[in-house]
Amino acid sequence: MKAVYTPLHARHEGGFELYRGQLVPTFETPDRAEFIRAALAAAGHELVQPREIPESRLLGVHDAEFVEFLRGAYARWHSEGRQGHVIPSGFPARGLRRDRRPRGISGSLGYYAFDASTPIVAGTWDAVLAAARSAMTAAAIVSEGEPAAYALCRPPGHHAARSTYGGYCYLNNAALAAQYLLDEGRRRVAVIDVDYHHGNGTQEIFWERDDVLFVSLHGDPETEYPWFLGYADERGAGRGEGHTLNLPLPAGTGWDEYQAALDTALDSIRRYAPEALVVSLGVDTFVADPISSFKLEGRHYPLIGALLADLGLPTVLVQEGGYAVAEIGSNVAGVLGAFAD
Ligand code: OKP
Ligand code: ZN
Repeated sequence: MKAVYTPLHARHEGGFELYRGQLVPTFETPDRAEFIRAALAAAGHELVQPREIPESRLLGVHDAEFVEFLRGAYARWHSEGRQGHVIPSGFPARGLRRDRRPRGISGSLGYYAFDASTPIVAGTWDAVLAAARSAMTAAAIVSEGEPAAYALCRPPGHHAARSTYGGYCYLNNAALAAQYLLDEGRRRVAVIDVDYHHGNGTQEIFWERDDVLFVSLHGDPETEYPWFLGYADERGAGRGEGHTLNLPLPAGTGWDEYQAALDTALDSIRRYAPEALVVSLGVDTFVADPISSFKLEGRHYPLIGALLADLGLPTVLVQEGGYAVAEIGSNVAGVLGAFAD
């Protein structure tokens, strides 16, 4: 299938992150995308560049002031006398005011970010915009009639909401793809998120909508990031009531339990009868992933791909996580290969 790729992703290189009390090299690295690119090229997928989709398309999903904040954050950090990477250090928890957007850069960062693991460097915006355009380009390719297309997005997107960023994510690539499909005439779109982590941003964006079904399988937030969303009792609100389905699974989950949950997810998608599918494709469910705790093996990714392809829907696959770099390419190619057959 067509795989949207651009080397612009490499402009985002976070360097170090705070992980369990230590500064360690970031898990979300440029070589992730290069390993995927190589594996997809070797498997015969056609690599295409993202289109110059107008930035106004971002506003179907994101708040305009948030977008301008992300674009300008690095320059402001330095013009306000700070050095190094842009990292927030304080957040409006219970008892603090969430309605204030402080004028200074540190307060603005705390207002828009929800964690400290998502650094902004000089090239971050270029990579973020290119990833968003890659996802929307894959959606355009499917809108124009291809049965499936893949976007090699880096940085990932599913933790980013309308006006918040975190979890290595800045703009929500999968939500932008879903909105693009709707804007081009599909009436109902399902998003299935198979990344190890709950797609809190995607859930929040579509929470009160009935034109998008959001279904997610993920590590139980009782112990797994992002901790504060992704519980089974979250079902949507207003018109969106019943259009969110969370299937949290315990750390240590292997294929049998995973497949049972995937069946439940696919049944709910069939009942919704969407006109297109977006897959938030994280492969951090892999047994050797350094920050996750499921036990899927390489041979399981073609099975996931086959089950997704069996839905028979026009499908946009959007890259999310996956940090076992040596196997990331073959795991992603395993899912995509099932669509070609
Ligand atoms: C992004 B994606 C845990 C720190 C978690 C953020 C993880 C973001 C995952 N101690 N850091 O969903 O793969
Ligand atoms: Zn993840």
